[in-house]
Amino acid sequence: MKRSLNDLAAFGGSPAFREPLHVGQLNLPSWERFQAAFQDIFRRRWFTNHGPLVRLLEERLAEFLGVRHVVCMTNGTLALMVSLKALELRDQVIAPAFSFPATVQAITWAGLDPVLCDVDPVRHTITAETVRPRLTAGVSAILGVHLWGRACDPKGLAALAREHGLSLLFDAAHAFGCTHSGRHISGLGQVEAFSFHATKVLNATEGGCATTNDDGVAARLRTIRNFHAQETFAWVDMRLNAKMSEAQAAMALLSLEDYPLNAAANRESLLAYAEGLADLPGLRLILPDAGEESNCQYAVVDVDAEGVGLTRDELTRLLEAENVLARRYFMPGIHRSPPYCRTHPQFVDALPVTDRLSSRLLQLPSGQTVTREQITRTCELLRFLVQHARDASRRLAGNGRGRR
Ligand code: T4K
Repeated sequence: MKRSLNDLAAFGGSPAFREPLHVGQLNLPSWERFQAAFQDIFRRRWFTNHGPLVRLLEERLAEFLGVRHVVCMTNGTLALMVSLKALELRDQVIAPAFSFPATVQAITWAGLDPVLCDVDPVRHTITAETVRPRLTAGVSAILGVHLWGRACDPKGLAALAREHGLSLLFDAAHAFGCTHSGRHISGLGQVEAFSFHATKVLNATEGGCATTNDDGVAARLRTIRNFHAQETFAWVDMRLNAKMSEAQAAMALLSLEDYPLNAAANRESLLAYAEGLADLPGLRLILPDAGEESNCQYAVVDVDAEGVGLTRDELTRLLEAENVLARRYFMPGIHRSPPYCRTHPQFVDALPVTDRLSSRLLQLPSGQTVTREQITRTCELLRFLVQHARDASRRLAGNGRGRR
């Protein structure tokens, strides 16, 4: 418990937590189940190349998500790249600058040119309104991101894409298990790409998948992900290795079994943050859409520097010293990150909402490694920081390590 500014670790006190608290889910199955799954792989000596566990995972995911085809891949970034290739796009793809770099990197690796777009200030995603001014004859597709598990304007974007004859796909890295209009997010565009990274609610250590209801797209996805074998054959101009291994699939299958428990635990954590931060001025927790299911894997707060008395970056610095490793997703916006700030200078000063969000949002620790008690203590710490914000800010500035 902190009583004075001198108790803060940034000013010489002891950290509130002995071990670092991480963002990211880091959900693990029990050791016994993991061991049994791996013994099975060892016994079979079939390690990759569309093995039985990958096939089973694809079936189970298709059933869970209510979609016709699931094509598992090595990670979410490759799932996106392969999806962009499978849609046979040309020239330019519109995508948000407010996302993880992988969203736009995938476009470049697919040999396409990203057109960076601003986002809606409330939903943090692109919408038909933010996309419309970016439409030109060179654009062949819109890539939306279902950020924080909230659907990215599916109706508005679908109508716009139809009106202009464009392809529509979504980066659903954050959205596994989340719903839109009561249905699992999937099949809202021609393709949706998911991530099963260790920091996601569905953990394959690394992994991902593309989902589609279109048989032709599915055949191209399967063909592209495997450099030469003919599991399915479709005419495509370029292939690569984006296969998921049996080890990844084993982990993902266990994680899928645990999904209801992990999502429920995340929901409890989010509610604990909501309760702990409820009356703190300037800090607003981003909540799932009312009436929809969510994996609740992200505890993101919007930091209003005026209300708090500390900037988001000052707050991050003070929390880090206490071993609360909150992350500034997504800072900087992709338009201000290399190579895009250099290769696409036209977007650098053109995305005010992205810039604003990049300077305000903070992701707090959650997932299996963070207990309710630790969340309560993190909220108490935040309360203390807000109560002593002006003095803490002055002292940080005095230390010459305030703003980053
Ligand atoms: N699209 C979007 C919108 C995305 O957010 C992402 C990935 C993608 C596409 C691409 O999907 P993948 O290709 O990754 O499947 C993390 C994740 O690595 C990344 O998957 C995720 N989004 C992003 C939002 O977060 P980093 O580099 O910022 O953080 P990282 O991986 O260093 O880990 C976060 C925290 O977790 C750290 O405090 C350390 C801790 N940690 C991490 C790992 C991997 C552990 O304690 N143990 C671990 O094994 O990207």
